[in-house]
Amino acid sequence: MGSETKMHYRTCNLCEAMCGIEIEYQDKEVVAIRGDKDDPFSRGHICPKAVALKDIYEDKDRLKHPIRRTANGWKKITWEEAYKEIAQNLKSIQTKYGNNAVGIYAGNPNVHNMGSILFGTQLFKLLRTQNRFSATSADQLPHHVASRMLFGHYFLLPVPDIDRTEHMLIFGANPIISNGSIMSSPDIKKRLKDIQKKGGKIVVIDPRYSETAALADEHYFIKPARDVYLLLSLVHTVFKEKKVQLRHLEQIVKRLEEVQQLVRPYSPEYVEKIIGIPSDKIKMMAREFMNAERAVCYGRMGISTQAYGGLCLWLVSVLNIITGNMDRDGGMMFTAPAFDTIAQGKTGKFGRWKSRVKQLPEFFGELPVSTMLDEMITEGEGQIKMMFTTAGNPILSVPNGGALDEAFSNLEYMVSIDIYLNETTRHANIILPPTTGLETDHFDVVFHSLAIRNTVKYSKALFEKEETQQHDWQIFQDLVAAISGSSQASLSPEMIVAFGLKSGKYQLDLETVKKEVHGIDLGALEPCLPDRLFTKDKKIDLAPAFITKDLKRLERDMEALEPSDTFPLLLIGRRQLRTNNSWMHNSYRMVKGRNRCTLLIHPSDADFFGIKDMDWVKVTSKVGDIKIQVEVSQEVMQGVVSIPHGWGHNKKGMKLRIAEQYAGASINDLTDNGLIDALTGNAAFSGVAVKLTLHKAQEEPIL
Ligand SMILES: Nc1nc2c(c(=O)[nH]1)N[C@H]1C(S)=C(S)[C@@H](COP(=O)(O)OP(=O)(O)OC[C@H]3O[C@@H](n4cnc5c(=O)[nH]c(N)nc54)[C@H](O)[C@@H]3O)O[C@H]1N2
Ligand SMILES: Nc1nc2c(c(=O)[nH]1)N[C@H]1C(S)=C(S)[C@@H](COP(=O)(O)OP(=O)(O)OC[C@H]3O[C@@H](n4cnc5c(=O)[nH]c(N)nc54)[C@H](O)[C@@H]3O)O[C@H]1N2
Ligand code: SF4
Ligand SMILES: [Mo]
Repeated sequence: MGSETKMHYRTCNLCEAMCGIEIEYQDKEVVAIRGDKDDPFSRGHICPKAVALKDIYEDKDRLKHPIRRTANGWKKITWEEAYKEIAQNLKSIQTKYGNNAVGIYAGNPNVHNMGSILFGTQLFKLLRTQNRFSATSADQLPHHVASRMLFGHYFLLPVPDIDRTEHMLIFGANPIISNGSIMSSPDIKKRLKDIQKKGGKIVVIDPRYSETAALADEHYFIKPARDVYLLLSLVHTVFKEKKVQLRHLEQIVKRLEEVQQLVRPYSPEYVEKIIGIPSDKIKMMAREFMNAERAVCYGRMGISTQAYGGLCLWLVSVLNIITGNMDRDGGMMFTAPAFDTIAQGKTGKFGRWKSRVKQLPEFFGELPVSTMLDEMITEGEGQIKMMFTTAGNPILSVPNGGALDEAFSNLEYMVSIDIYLNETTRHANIILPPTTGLETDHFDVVFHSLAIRNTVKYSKALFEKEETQQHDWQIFQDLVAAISGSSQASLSPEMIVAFGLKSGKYQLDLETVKKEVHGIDLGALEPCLPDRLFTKDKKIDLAPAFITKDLKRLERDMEALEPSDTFPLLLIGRRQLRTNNSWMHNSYRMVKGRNRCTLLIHPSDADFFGIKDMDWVKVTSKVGDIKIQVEVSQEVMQGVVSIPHGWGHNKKGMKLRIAEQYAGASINDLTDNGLIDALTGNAAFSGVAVKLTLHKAQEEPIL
């Protein structure tokens, strides 16, 4: 001690925004974490989560060596013992029940860690199981399916060029809180306000008057899962008013007339009753969009995790394309990342197998996570008996988490690669904890490809790992070696990134990149079509039958969206500034203050059900019930209630001492694993039908 404090610069890897941070430290202690003003991308912006990187680093509950569950509690074991035991169990289970008896669930932080993203697939392939699941199908799968069908590659995802747009129409996204998704855009608030400063306009469609809606120029409430009608109607209006302009895509867009036919029935007059937005407003929305010099329609979780996710994401692109706003500055654009995984990767195969129980199709090597439960509990050949989870907490993040909790407890064997003993990993037989955050080198393999500017940065680890610790990529390599019985040629993520940068568009030298600790700006996004298309004929089929056939379901299901007498309210989620899905509540600064795990309900609904602000209610859905405190608020539209996800740390046998004191309840004990987007298999979190009963009147403490 006694030495001077020093500065370390790196990228925050907690969410998609990739903010540059400045860490003041002394020896092995973090003194302060601030925004890096010299980062050309984030310009000094950070959110409260970045400061919690210190808490994660210091967290006494975080695991630093492998542990094994025994009859007398968790015991430390060596890495060698752990690998040996796992390889043996895997072999005996697959020999006894077949390869598909092993399931894999990969969670969100995998994509924020280069070690996991670059080395995980080797292990997954080796397991030769069709029962692979991930958070993708509880999140952005419809985006991938739409991109695969329109642009030929599941990862060629369009990103809104928000710095140059003059009109932004946002469906079901709350970037002010989420900091942007499939739109890495640090400092988002300023960027959005800059649109308005230029005289531009922001319009938000959301069943809740969200923080982003509050900043916008206009906000429209929409009933959950009805966006598809509004989108169809907007496209309808562009055709009706003869405003289609394809600009430079004229020669490459196919089957425009087909789309015109398909949207013909969806006039503003027809959809107004279904969605609750008057037809003259819909027309105005369409006109403002098509008449703006540069406009972009962007949609995220709210339209992806709902019954018509695939149709919605297709229509968002259709609207951008037919108004001349695709692949053009100020519209939707594609990135040209320095490490281009798209150029190297596979375009995305699908439909090669179906899930055993519900016959849901595989996409890009995975089955829908909503059916993981069915595969775990339905007896017969191919039933999952052993699970691997890596950086995932499905019990809190997958529909019907309550039933999943029980299913996990009945597994014959389970391995988790995770830094915590939490709701999910407590069911494991062995937990293998990797290094994380400040102990790791960081290069964003995924989110540079989804960013609103092309930038590049490589961050060195700040602190050396402890002797007992292993990096995630080492764990994957060692597991592969233990299972296959042969050690692999020793590669490191750094070597792969160095190769990728050198062979990429900008031919960058990793050592040069490393020296630029604040990151390098490679410029604004540029038009790149048709070159960047992965379709065989280098054209865009605007009406892919794979997607458009789903319009039939829309007609068929219309009534199914209505709440019933038994379950009269529709449930939606919400994100909060100081949460990161389910796993950062063990940081005191993330949970302190008033109870934030509350149910929002409109005043007239509260009156109707005889509920007052701060009361505790029992919320019941088809699959389960929870008890939660109420906040009466005009923020949500009538008929809709909102609960944040990621809470519910009230399980026995965890080691999350702070989170357990601020447990809250899990919305996914209510969401229904039977509710999916039938086209893509994605979980439908929005619009789950629920009912409320008073549990305890206000402010009485609850057990
Ligand atoms: N109702 C509802 N449900 C939702 C959502 C919603 O909006 N509403 N959102 C969905 C979305 S978008 C997502 S992405 C999913 C997220 O779903 P998950 O990925 O399953 O959940 P997370 O909460 O991100 O859990 C991350 C896990 O990774 C561990 N972890 C953290 N850092 C590391 C690390 O460096 N290495 C390893 N190996 N482990 C680490 C944590 O301890 C935790 O167990 O949830 C989905 N579920
Ligand atoms: N602070 C914080 N930031 C995060 C995360 C976090 O947990 N906390 N998670 C990260 C992850 S994994 C992701 S995927 C991103 C997600 O990023 P976003 O998609 O921007 O985040 P959400 O807050 O889920 O926004 C969804 C919005 O859709 C609305 N909505 C719900 N149902 C419907 C519907 O049927 N129609 C319409 N039009 N809107 C609807 C909700 O009210 C909400 O405002 O955020 C990331 N950033
Ligand atoms: S916005 Fe995301 S990347 Fe930026 S500091 Fe917060 S958590 Fe980190
Ligand atoms: Mo996500």
